[in-house]
Amino acid sequence: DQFAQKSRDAKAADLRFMQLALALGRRGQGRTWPNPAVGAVIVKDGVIVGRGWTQAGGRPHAEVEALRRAGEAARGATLYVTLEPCSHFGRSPPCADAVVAAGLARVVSAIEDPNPEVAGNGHARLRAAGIAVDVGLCAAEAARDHAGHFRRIGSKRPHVILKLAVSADDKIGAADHKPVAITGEAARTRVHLLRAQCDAILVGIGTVKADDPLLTCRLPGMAARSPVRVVLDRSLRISGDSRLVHSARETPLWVMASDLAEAPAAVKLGAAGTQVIRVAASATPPGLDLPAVLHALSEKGITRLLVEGGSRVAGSFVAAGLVDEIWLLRGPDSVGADGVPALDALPLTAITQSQAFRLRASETLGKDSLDIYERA
Ligand code: AOF
Ligand code: ZN
Repeated sequence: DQFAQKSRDAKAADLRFMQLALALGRRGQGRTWPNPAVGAVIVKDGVIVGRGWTQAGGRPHAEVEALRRAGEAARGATLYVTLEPCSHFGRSPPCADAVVAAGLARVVSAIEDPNPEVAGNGHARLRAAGIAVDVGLCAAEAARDHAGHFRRIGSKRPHVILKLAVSADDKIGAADHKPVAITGEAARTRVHLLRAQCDAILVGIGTVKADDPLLTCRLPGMAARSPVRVVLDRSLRISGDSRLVHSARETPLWVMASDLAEAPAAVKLGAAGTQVIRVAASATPPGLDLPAVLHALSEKGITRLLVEGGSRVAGSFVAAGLVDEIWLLRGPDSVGADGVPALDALPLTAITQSQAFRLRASETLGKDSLDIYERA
């Protein structure tokens, strides 16, 4: 009947506007840290009157942006937002208060903010002011988009994404660092986009010595979206002549070293614009204590961390159970039995056949494939 049809239409509209808010929120991914990348849409009589997303550095918040654009049209309107509006006095007054002041009639919120300063208080404040509040639309999708924020609040570490580009026979490189093409152009573009959507990118000193990488996002017009570059370098072996150190003034470079690494090396790196961060070393395997590394990064505000290699770093993150998401790119050619294995001592089945991960999505990128796994 007519009533049921109306309610179905309203539900479909809610879904559409929330999906738009989610898409807008994702625009900020990789540059709102330490804050989550939130999206907001304000709708009045079926028409969008304001859109907003969290700005670089985490301020202004998404709702404030959308309210500013809507102006007077916000009165009596509905706000769709991908995370509970904040209720605390942080770097500016609470969004919940701004929503109340603007006279909105209804708020559709995807999920509660786990930040203990908010944690339900935002929704409660809106309800107390007489606003109709619906929580939970697209909650799973929002939790995935805000995985970095949730992980940082809940586990005091970033959401960790491991990227692996393997040959048909599961190698990430040829013997003796002989140059070898594993994946093609479409895969490269996809990885650079992923870099832009992460707060920081991490490699081991072995990769720096072997490849002298730059680790920036080199998509046209997106240089400013490069993540913070992080190197695990227990005894400060990174060269002052590396491309990473040379570019440290344009794109931040953080070198994670053990408490015991020599001070003069750290001072020299510091003078070149690099930040040296000291953490505890681990004896087995010899290196840095990975939980300590992740804790230090989250203390500095990193919510989404991309781990890009090499095989020892990848293997130790998987072995330690510290990987939340895996991007497995696979090229069509084989490298040979003497190639570099993807996860060092671990077989790749530690991911692909593991109960700990489930395949979330698969794509074809030219001649390559991309499988995205997430924590089961
Ligand atoms: C929102 N909308 O767009 C974002 C929110 O340091 P502050 O004052 O910017 O507050 C940061 C906290 O606010 C952050 O930890 C998270 O709980 C929330 N982020 N909230 O209402 C937004 N980015
Ligand atoms: Zn806010």
